Amino acid sequence: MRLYRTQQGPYLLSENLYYRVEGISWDALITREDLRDFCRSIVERGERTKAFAYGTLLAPVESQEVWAAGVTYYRSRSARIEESKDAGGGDFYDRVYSATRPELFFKAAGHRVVGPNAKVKIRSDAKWSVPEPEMTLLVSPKGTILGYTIGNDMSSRDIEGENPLYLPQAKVYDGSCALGPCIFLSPAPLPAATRIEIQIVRNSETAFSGSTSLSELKRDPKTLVSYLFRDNSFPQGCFLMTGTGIVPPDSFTLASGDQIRIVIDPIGTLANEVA
Ligand code: DO4
Ligand code: MG
Repeated sequence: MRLYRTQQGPYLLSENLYYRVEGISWDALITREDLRDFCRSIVERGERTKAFAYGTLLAPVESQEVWAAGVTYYRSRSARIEESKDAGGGDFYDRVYSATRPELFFKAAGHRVVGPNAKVKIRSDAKWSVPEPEMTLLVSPKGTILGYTIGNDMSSRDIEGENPLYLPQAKVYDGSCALGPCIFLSPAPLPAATRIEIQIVRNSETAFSGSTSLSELKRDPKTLVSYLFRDNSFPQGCFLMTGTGIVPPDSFTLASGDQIRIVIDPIGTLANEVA
């Protein structure tokens, strides 16, 4: 079952059939501890509707905070060591990769997040920018993983590489985060074989493509959530991006007009253009 936030309200997609979710705000809906059962009961009522127009899709976030885990894949560890070597920061990334405590950072308030087909941004003072395709968890106020979406943790590598203390500036700015296209409601964790794929198209040609799988994710999503919820409350629930395992070569930087497509089957495709 997939849950979509649209300009007309929430929709469910189950076995290729659409259902409206009426009389409940997005915030109230996605903070329900029984979200999957609630959605299942709507499908079982059988009142099907027409498909929504794809152009009306919104990011699946309202007043939730978006957090992110970092250096959870070996590729991310190596890329960060390389980018920060002149600043002497490399050792930190190696240590956090194998430490018990994960790296967790605040990524975005809802208003900084863009949805499917909206434009993500690169910072005006950055010279080296990349998308980071990340499997992203929807977590309830009680800390239960309710579902999965796709996230793009847009990052300014030159700013982050100059000094690790610049991380919030490299990561948090308007349009720095994309989420969508839906919340995939699954009772079970996504299988380790789940693939994460990215393609960046520039002037109708592939400028970069890459893929990884969740088997490369070093941290257990539940453990990441338990660290995030230590001494932290999330009355509206939250989203937690689980880190990137795909980093383009150092010669690559995003440019205005680039089309970014991130695919995680069974969640779907998150497509955004760079403003
Ligand atoms: O430590 C810097 C950020 C790491 C990150 O965003 C990632 O690994 O995905
Ligand atoms: Mg990231």
